[in-house]
Amino acid sequence: MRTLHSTIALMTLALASTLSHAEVKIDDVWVRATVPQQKSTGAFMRITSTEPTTLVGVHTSAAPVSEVHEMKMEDNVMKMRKVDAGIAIQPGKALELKPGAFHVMLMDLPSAMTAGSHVPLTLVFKDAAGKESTINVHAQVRALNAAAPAKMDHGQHKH
Ligand SMILES: [Cu+2]
Repeated sequence: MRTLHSTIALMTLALASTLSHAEVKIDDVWVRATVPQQKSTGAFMRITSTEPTTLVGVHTSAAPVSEVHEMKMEDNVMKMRKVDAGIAIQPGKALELKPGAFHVMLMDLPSAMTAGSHVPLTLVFKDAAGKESTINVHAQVRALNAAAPAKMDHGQHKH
């Protein structure tokens, strides 16, 4: 019976923590592959939350510096800057981190990011009460044009 009791206790604990915390979901996490000598790249993902929360920071073992960035047109020039206050996420409205918009910047890369490899990312969120929590994800490294189907070279096929 001891085993059963501790199982029930664990289940109760799990349920309690689900009820008392915002549920943040992170999908489609990827990092843009780099070429040799390239020292920075972007990480992208879709984030949704059941409660208002703010993405305030990112940590990764793959880069000594990682920041939350935004891109904005200024005097007809696309400029990128660090978002010090973080990015607010409203319930039911997905936050899309994507090329040309909000993104996570990984800087001072010690080595190239190769397509197909994985990068661990720790995302830091702050809820409405100011309490911080973290979520760990694994981002897949992809070439920028990986989502688009490659052009078929029919000349190489012999039908
Ligand atoms: Cu950036």
